[in-house]
Amino acid sequence: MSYDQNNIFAKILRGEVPCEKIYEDEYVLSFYDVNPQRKIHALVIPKGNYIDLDDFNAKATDKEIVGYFKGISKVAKKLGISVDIGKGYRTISNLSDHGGQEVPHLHFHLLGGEKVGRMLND
Ligand code: DGP
Repeated sequence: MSYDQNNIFAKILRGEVPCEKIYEDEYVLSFYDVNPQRKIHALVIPKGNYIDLDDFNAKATDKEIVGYFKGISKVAKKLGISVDIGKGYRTISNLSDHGGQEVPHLHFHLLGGEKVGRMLND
C-alpha cells in the first residue's frame, strides 16, 4: 500500500484542514483528537509521510525515529500528564485492518487526565 496524500492528517500537516495544535517541532505535530475518548486525548504524528508504525520503522531515518518518539514525551510533558510532572497516560497506535486504523498516517494517541481504565473492553 502506498501513502495516501489526501488522508486527513496529510491535509492537517499541509495546513489545508485546521487542528487544535498542542505542539510542533521539526519532527512532529501534535493536536487534540476531534473525538476525545478521555479527558485528555492528543494525537502525535510525524512530519514525514508514513502510513503506520511498521512503515515508519522500515523507512524513516534514525533522526526521524528519535525525533518522533522524543516528541511524544514532549507532548505528554506539555499536557502535564508525563510521569515526572503528572500521573501518567496511555499511548495507543493502531495499525491497518486488525488494528482498527482509520487514518493512514502514523499517529500515537495519548490518553490521560484521568484513569483511562482497562486496556481492552472486549
Ligand atoms: P485511528 O483509528 O487510530 O486511525 O484514529 C484516528 C483518530 O483521528 C480518531 O480518534 C479521530 C481522529 N480524527 C479523524 N479526523 C480528524 C480530524 O479531522 N481532526 C482531528 N483533530 N482528529 C481527527
